[in-house]
Amino acid sequence: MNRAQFSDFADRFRRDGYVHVPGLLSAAEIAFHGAAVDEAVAVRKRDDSRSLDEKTPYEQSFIQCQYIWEDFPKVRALTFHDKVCAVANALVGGERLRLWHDQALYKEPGGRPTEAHQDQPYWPIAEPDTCTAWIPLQPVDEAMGCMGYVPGSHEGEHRFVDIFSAKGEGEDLMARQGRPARFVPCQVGDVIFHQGYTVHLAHPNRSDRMRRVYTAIYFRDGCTRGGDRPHPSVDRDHVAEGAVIDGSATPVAWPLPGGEAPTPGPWPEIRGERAGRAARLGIIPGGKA
Ligand SMILES: O=C(O)CCC(=O)C(=O)O
Repeated sequence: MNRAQFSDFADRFRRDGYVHVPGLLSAAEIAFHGAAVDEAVAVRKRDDSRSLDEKTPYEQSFIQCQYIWEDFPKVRALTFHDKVCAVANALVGGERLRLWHDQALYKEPGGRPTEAHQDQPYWPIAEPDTCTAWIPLQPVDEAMGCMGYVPGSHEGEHRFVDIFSAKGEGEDLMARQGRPARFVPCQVGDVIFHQGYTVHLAHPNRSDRMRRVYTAIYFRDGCTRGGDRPHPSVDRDHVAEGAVIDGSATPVAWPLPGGEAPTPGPWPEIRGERAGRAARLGIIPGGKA
């Protein structure tokens, strides 16, 4: 990848709020990393035998397993992949890049659409210098649940859309956009990067196969905690409001210090009904011996 390509990606990311990078990874790499992510999802979800219609509307959009780089070391080669992180770093425009968190998002056959939303209202990060790398682990076409992005929406209003418990809120957000989303089918090896305020959504999975996707969210080193909204990525390291986000939950992802993937910090004891449910369902680490 040369300097002109990085600068072209960054121009498109700044203009549209997302950029589709075809063939960033090889098919062999996706097969290798995909197996590691599959294993993480299988272990995290092994006690969840609910059928799709027994799940909440949010859970019908995808199986979600977060922070899998931490308890599944084999996943780290993808989380901290040099090419993915180098592009992300060029997009958010700093000297160094940090990880916010990663997750597997597996949309089951028959899975609902992912409702339109912006990510960053969910995260206590003050600056807009964030991006998500959306990495499909097989081709994803319109029928399997490809992503759609509203170009330029990252420059518009910021709204918290409750996609977790209020079915249909994403439609209100789309109605406010005044322009349609562009849907982006992907081939193996493609990566789509979107900015934290870009309005995005995904089609339902009308195929008979699982739509397997891994995502990692990165931010520019030097970003600060904005607001007191609870979030494990900052709460675990006791990052105060206004302080620079820096801790073992959010390690430097690029360039990798010493060329080695970082070691995660411990998870605190899981407390409270909501966190307990998330751990039991394998959404966060800590629910399994
Ligand atoms: O994969 C999906 O369906 C949704 C992805 C998403 O919302 C995100 O990566 O921020």
